[in-house]
Amino acid sequence: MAARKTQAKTNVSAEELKTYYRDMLLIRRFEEKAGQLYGMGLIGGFCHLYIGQEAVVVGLEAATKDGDKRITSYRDHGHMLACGMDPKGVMAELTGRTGGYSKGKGGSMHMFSKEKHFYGGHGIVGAQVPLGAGLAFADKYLENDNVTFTYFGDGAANQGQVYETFNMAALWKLPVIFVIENNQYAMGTAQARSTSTADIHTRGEPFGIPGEIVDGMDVLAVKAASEKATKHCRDGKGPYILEIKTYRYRGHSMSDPAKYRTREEVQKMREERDPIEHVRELLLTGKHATEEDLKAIDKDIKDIVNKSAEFAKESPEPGVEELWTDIYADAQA
Ligand SMILES: Cc1ncc(C[n+]2csc(CCOP(=O)(O)OP(=O)(O)O)c2C)c(N)n1
Ligand SMILES: [Mg+2]
Repeated sequence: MAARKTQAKTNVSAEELKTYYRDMLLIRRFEEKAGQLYGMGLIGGFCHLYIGQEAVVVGLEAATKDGDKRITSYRDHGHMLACGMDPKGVMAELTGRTGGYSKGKGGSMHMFSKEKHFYGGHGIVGAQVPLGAGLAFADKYLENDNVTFTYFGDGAANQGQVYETFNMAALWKLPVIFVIENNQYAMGTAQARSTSTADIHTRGEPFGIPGEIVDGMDVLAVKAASEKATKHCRDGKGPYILEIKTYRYRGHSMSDPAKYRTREEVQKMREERDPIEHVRELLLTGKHATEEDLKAIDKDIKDIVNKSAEFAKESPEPGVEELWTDIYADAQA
């Protein structure tokens, strides 16, 4: 990815820019805290951090309206925070406590919110792709103009079920945006070693699904792409593919020794392409905010994250009797 040149002029308001800064910072600080709690043994099992990829969800969410849906993989904390789920409920789920979104029984990869239309959290690579098309089918059937964001990775894009889904989604003109979060690695495998073509966004062509590449380290570029894709879906034109080029700074999961890439590669990305630093520069060079304003936002975010960690530590663990509850859905609900 080429180094970015920051422009002082943007076509969004100062307030919008500040919101994106805040929303991305919340994800970054939340994930850093989750990493700390994991290190302290307070979070167990799998934990996949989203650090570096914040502009993807924040930019896409900027073009959503109430009723739109989202579904993603196991790297899901950022998606939950970006759609407005409560950081306390997410952190408490990570620590396996009753105050969590799944009452402490789901953990990092299994959280849901009916209120925010967040449908998980899926540990099986690619499993969420047909499910996302199913959500979009429901909206089409109900004749509303909601859109479903179905997120998956560059590795998941090589799964057979993705192409079965592309076929059905195109055939039925489903209002689904397939968001390929191309962070260039699938666990320890670089894209060039796993994927026959460099351009994953063209994979919809045989099905007549348009696709484009988006700079995922630039929240404004992602927002513009989201506006275009949501309009396409709301106009009844069927699915759309966004291949968003991004980068994860941390390992695949907390247990990744990261031997497949150099420290220099990660450092270069952090220094030249960091999505939060980008908006910070836009705010300062455009004189939309002062250093003091940004410090106040940083402090506010730190407080929210610290409170979520306190809540997560104080919330009780589920009792043994909870092993027998929430197994089947209540038919009356
Ligand atoms: C069906 C299936 N195969 C393999 C795995 C193990 N696995 C977990 S994540 C992963 C890599 C996925 O990479 P990508 O889709 O690029 O997503 P990222 O982790 O980069 O966000 C693999 C192979 C799994 N969970 N499910
Ligand atoms: Mg990947």
